[in-house]
Amino acid sequence: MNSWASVAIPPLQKAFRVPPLRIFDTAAQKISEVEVKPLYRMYICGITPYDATHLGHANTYLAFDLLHRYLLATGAKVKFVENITDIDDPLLERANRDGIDWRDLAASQIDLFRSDMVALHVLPPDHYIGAVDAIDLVVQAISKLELAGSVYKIDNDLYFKVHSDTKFGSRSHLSQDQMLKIFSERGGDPDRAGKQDPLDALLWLAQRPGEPGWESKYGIGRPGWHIECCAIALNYLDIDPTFSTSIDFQGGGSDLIFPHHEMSAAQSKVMNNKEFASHYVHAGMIGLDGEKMSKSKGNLVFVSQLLREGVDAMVIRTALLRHHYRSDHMWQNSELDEASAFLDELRLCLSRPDVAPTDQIISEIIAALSQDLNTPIALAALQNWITATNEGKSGGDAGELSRAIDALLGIAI
Ligand code: 5CA
Ligand code: ZN
Repeated sequence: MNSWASVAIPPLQKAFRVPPLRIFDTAAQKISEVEVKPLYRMYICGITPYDATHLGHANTYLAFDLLHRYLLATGAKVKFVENITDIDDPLLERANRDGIDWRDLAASQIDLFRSDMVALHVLPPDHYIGAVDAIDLVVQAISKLELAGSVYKIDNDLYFKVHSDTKFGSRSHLSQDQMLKIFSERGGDPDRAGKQDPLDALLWLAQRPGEPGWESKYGIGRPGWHIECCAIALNYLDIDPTFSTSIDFQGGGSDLIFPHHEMSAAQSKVMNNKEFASHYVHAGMIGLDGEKMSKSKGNLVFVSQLLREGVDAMVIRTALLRHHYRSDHMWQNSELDEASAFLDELRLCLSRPDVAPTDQIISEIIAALSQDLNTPIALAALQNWITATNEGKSGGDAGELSRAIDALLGIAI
């Protein structure tokens, strides 16, 4: 699958100290320091392509774009892989409901998503991989799990024995009751007859009447959701056997902590005999009218719709960055006006011939981001700089500050 057009990152002329990133890790349940490395491997779960891109999606991809940008600012390289769940039950259900071919629905939504990501200045992944293009990888991954004795069959469907990972549950920290409840809410089938453990995860679904299927040594069928991400990440991130974990970052919204990320991590652990990710990072949920913004509820605000209405993509980006990436929040349309007013003031100040000193403020932005990507503090520092400029303070370099805002926050002035 084609990724989207790359987004230029302007270089800073002065060397600013960029400290090691400290970031909240869901598995560790605390903020941990990221080891300084020349290369990071980052896997971010992509969309299921129907009803894209709503502001919840946008918020999650902006969070990981900040992480990406910060890692680059440390001087490291970042290998970034993202998937597209372009075959799964919800996509088929929506296509059936709307009477369109699931492939056409997916293709149209992937196109929209790509153009929204370009507009929002999200750096593209090095590999953007659809599940349909990864069927062989999934089959290879299932074979590895089978060799490890972690697979069983019910009818012609294959399941992963979750407890073959002795650390199952250690990334999501939920009770058995919580796991069971969330599992059935998020596509799991705890009550299916024949399961060895109710939480065992579907690896391969034999073709159902009227549904698509792909030939494989396991018969005609399609991949389960969790093995898709595990297989794509392990293949495209070129795992280094000398490292103690397979990848550095596994990311997505907090609704993916369980079962999706726990299952992918457990499968990867069994396949490679080491922890999947060094850091499990999760963004908060955006809601509207009192409920999580979700395709199934239909309470969505779309990026493409806002853009069509003439909203500047940088205003959308700024509005979302005004909240910390981990906080859940209820979206209000008035946030666009506030972000727009802030951005107007910032642009006006940056266009002045003389501006308040900028080195200190750039250091403050970097410091704020180094502490769990704290964008509210970074933007508050910018607000202080606007005030100082309006008060007539001088001696700064507006170009340097514009470049720093662009490189670190992804806000093009
Ligand atoms: N294809 C899978 C991941 S492999 C999936 O969850 N797709 S999705 O389209 O439902 O969501 C894409 C990303 O957006 C996920 O990281 C998900 O956690 C995030 N997301 C979905 N809804 C929201 C929301 N309301 N607020 C914030 N993030 C959200
Ligand atoms: Zn995923």
